[in-house]
Amino acid sequence: MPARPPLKLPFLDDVAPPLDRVDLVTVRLPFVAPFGTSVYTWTVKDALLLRLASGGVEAWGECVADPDPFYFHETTGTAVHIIKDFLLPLVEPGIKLSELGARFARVRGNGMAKATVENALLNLIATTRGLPLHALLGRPVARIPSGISIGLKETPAALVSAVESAVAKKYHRVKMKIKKGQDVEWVEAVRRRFPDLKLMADANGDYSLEDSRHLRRLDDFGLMMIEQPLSYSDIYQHSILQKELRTPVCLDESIHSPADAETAIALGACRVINIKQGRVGGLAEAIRIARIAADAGLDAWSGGMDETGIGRAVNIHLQTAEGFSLPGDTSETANYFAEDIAEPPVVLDADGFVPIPPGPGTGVRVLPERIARCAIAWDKVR
Ligand code: OSB
Ligand code: MG
Repeated sequence: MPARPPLKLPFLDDVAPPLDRVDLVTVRLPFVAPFGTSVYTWTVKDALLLRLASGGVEAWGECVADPDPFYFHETTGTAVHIIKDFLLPLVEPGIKLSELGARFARVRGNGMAKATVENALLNLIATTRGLPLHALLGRPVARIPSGISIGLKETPAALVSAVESAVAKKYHRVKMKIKKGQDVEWVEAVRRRFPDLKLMADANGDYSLEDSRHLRRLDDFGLMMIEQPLSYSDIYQHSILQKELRTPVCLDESIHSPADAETAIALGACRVINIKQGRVGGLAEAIRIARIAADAGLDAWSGGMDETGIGRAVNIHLQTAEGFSLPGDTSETANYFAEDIAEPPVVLDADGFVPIPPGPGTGVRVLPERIARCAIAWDKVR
């Protein structure tokens, strides 16, 4: 196969505008229902937001960190520290985004903090240029197919009922959370009710290699993939597990960077990658990982972190980029919040697609009065 031309990211030639005002705001939104995973059950969404203003234009970015380190080691607290003390000081007016990326690389890890600043800056640049964000990132498509992530439920029957609602909405694939003691029977119940459904399971790292015989039982149910069955920090053991499973392994927590994706591919640790732009350092890194996956013949898709309308819109625009070959975890706003802080809400069309919000930037309107009502911390940085 001829080598493909190097990935071009033209938006990296854009420059950071002068920032007239910078705010870090933490909002708290109640979830419509608790979101249960093998690691934790969240009942509220605490989202750290970064607001940038330049020449009368404002743009927001959302940090996907939780206040707790149960899914990921970064927290809203560490992100505030890294953003204020290390990243924002590097954002010099007139600096090219490619150069800013190189400066950010000196700060090790902290992908959630980096993505927050990158997302807000790109949103600001796109808004100022009068372009929708996806014009910088991807291809001109009008809508993206939507997947849904369903949290742990009390009983298999309750899970089947949640899946029935998702199928009625025409979601293009359904992800269910599993954990030890809440797996085979639950997958079997969904599969029995929906023999042809595009179904997958996410374990959030709950198993170990000793469970591989047990996990092999899931091979009977024709899952699209099993997401992060083993430890959040592991790649090697997944490569052993993948050889023992027919079901494709998808890595989420283990992939922090393009280099991690290359390691996973070289070891045969997965056949699919869940790319969370908000966790891997932002949109540029996410697109690089998607390209690496595509070049190796792997599928990739955009994950979610139960974002508010601000981060959800960014994930929607990202999915127009090359390499996002499967539906992402971008489900309807009503799954998460009765009232979001941005409008319009994400609503599926009749075929289970999410329309790309038109208009400059992310195309969503951030509602100041909602933000003021939900704010639990407000830091005027500059
Ligand atoms: O593992 O993909 C995950 C939500 C929070 C933390 C981790 C995960 C998730 C989801 C939900 O699965 C994705 C979404 O609907 O935004
Ligand atoms: Mg996951």
